[in-house]
Amino acid sequence: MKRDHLFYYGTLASALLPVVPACAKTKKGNASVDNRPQPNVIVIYADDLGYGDLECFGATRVQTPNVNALARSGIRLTNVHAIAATSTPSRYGLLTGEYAFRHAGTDIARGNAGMIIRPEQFTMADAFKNAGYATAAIGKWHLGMGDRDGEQDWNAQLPMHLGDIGFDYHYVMAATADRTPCVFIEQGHVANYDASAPIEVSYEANFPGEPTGKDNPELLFNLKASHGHNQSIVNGIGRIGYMKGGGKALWKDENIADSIAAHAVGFIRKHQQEPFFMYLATNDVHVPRFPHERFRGKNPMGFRGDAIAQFDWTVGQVISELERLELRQNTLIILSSDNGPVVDDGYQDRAVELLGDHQPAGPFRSGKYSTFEGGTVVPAIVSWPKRIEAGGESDALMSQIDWLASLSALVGARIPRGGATDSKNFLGTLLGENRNDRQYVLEQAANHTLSVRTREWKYISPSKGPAVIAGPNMESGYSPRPQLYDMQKPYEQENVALTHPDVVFRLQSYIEQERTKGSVYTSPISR
Ligand code: NG6
Ligand code: CA
Repeated sequence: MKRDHLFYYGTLASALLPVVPACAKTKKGNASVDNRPQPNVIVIYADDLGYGDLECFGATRVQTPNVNALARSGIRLTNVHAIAATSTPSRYGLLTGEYAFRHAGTDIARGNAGMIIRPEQFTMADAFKNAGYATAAIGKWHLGMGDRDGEQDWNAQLPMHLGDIGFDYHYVMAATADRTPCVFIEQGHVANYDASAPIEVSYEANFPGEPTGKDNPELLFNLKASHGHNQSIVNGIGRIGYMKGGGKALWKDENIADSIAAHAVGFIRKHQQEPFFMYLATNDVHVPRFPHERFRGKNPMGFRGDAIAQFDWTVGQVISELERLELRQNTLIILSSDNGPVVDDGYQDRAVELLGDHQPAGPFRSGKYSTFEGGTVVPAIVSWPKRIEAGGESDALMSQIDWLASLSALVGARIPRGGATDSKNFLGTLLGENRNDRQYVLEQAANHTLSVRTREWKYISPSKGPAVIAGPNMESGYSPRPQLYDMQKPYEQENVALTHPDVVFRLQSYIEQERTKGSVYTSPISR
């Protein structure tokens, strides 16, 4: 939301008192700032972390002590669904409360995509900002930067950035670690900018004289590709997209988690005296997995396992800082992931060979990209010591699409007309105060297939496409026939569509109903 609009919405928001519903089991914090009515809120959003990747969700081949402790301090949510099976549409839905299929340009974004969420849209950051919070986005962004696709001047202040959609502070990677530009962008400007090495980015053609993974495999000294990732080489790793320059601003993959954690801790420290909201989107466990040396070799799964351990460490850093500042009691932490897991996502990091009996998607079928549950079921933990009793668990059916309306209700932020149209207030469910299921959850696969989940059933719309996605070797779940699965057996195996036409009809109608709603934003971007 543009800054000029803030006064208007801020006035509306301040007219409403923060809605903090009564809770039977309230505990007391011990620091004075910890007794404010509004909690700090941190959304820790992992990348490609699967339901079965954490010890507290059943993993045994990797240790996640900090996340386990977080789960013990609050509730484990075992039936949470990301909005899509890939990052950009999933994050779009989380941050705007609008399904990605309503908005053009929400497929996996290039590193030089223009801002996908436009300033006139209401975002999770706006909700908190309007309620008087300091807001931040730190880590992976992957929702475009600058005004227009491919037209950014990476050597200057970008004319449009996260500050235009409600984030006061932002230190982000434009897209993913495997996409150029391989630099962090802080407040719309390349961090540690090196004037001696001007940056150019293209997703069309290489820059003359620059090496690529395709032509110069001998320069891939850190990681080689297994599929794709053969364009520009940065830090001995082939990327998607071309870039030139960067100099000392280029990231070193082994330090990305440290940079993200340090900036997260810095933001908390700086804003300890006021309520803050932080969207902390880690790079782990997305490819290229190239964790810092200190995480290597401590589990039998190689870099993928090390990246999980590094994610766990990041969580630990944030929690220790909150504890040190005596802010932990009144900080609501929501931890989850943007989509299901993938083992080989394009680099020879031995993740497949070393997987053993680890099940990244837990009991669910397939993973990232897929229409099957493994694509969108994600681990989720909610902890707020002051308000939520420790040691809980809930299997209420939830979608991340509802987190914006739920958190808006929590802090008393008013959602403007036309904003977050798909997001419903399920605050009580999110905080474990009730077990109210969403009536149905929509899930979007990589090929745009929509599926619908209810507590009992999963319906997958017919679609075209290969049964297995080559490269990641992932079962797509795409089929020209309608599929219906009984979710009492979580591993979708027996298609019962033919014997339950009434259920198929009902679930299809949910999808049709959603499709015909349309968007109030008429996709102002041409892409
Ligand atoms: C794919 C990439 C994959 C990953 C994914 C996006 C290739 C061969 N594969 O196209 O590595 O970057 O896009 O992942 O290029 S996501 O989690 O950000 O959606
Ligand atoms: Ca992802």
